[in-house]
Amino acid sequence: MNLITLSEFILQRQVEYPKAKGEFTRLMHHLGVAAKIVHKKVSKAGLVDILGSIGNINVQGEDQKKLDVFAHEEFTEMMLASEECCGIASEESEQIVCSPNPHTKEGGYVICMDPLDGSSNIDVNVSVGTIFSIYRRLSRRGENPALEDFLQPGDEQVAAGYIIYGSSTMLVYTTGKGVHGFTLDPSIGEFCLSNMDMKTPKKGKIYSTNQGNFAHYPEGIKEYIRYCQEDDPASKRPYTLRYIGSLVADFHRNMLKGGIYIYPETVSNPNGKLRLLYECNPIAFLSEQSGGKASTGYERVLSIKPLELHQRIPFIVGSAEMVDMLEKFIQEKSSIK
Ligand code: AHM
Ligand code: MG
Repeated sequence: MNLITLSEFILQRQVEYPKAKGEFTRLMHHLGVAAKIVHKKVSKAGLVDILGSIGNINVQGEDQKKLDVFAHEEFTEMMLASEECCGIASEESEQIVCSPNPHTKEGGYVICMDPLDGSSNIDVNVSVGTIFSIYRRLSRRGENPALEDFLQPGDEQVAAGYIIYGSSTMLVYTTGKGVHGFTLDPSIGEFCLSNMDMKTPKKGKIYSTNQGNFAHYPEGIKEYIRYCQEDDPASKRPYTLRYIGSLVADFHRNMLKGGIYIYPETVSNPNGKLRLLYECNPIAFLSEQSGGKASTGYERVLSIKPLELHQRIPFIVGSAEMVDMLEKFIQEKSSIK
């Protein structure tokens, strides 16, 4: 049986980077181990007393769930222990997380992550995910990382990916040479290569958005949603609405089947809801690598120069032709105003 594990695959790929010293390989190995530990906890969530709120409110004012906290602690500890990552920006921490260990300060990478995205789905046994984004540090090795290490445009990402804890657990990542997916085989405890060089269709039939917010959407988005719902068999409309409320799961499905995910600015979230550093940038990198696109409606997500750790942006991602069309709807409407 020709079974390629995540660690084996990354090692094989290391030769494509002549200057590689194995640091990134080690980093990804640690990430894979943390993912397995969180997978175990997520899959047991209904059995033990880890469901529900821990009573804290995170930096965005949202109720933190116990599993969010567990995932945050597990990933940060494991990544810092790799001694290749000198600091982490996490949805669950207002400040950058670093370590007093002098070896960790030597690490050449920083990571932005959402340790458990879609956490409102945990209590009801619906897919959640971990999203990560890796950059080379700009600050000097041997010191704590600086804010500028994390505020790099998405185009500077060395790697990005997610772990989806679904009917099976998968780790999907890119280093800018295609998108590869690994499914966890629990019987051997290994992520095994299952989806090599994933490509998204140029066009799809699925749109994903919280349509309950429709009344609060910008006019261009409303028009596009009406377009999705129109009866036009020649262009395979009406499209299908699918919305899990877990970005990783909605994106994963749309990447495989073709579709568009839309979380625009609304009255209650005037800058959008999703966070640029650890939700939008990594998903945008994966999308482009699979042949899709990611935009705010006005600009390419990966070109944005971030201003703060927990910055939010309006986010549109998916099949290239669908994103292009929605951008046209948005820009035409805004030019009428
Ligand atoms: P979270 O990081 O607090 O879980 O929030 C992010 C999630 C995304 O996964 C999901 O697509 C979106 O928020 C759902 O928001 P809403 O419930 O407003 O539709
Ligand atoms: Mg999130």
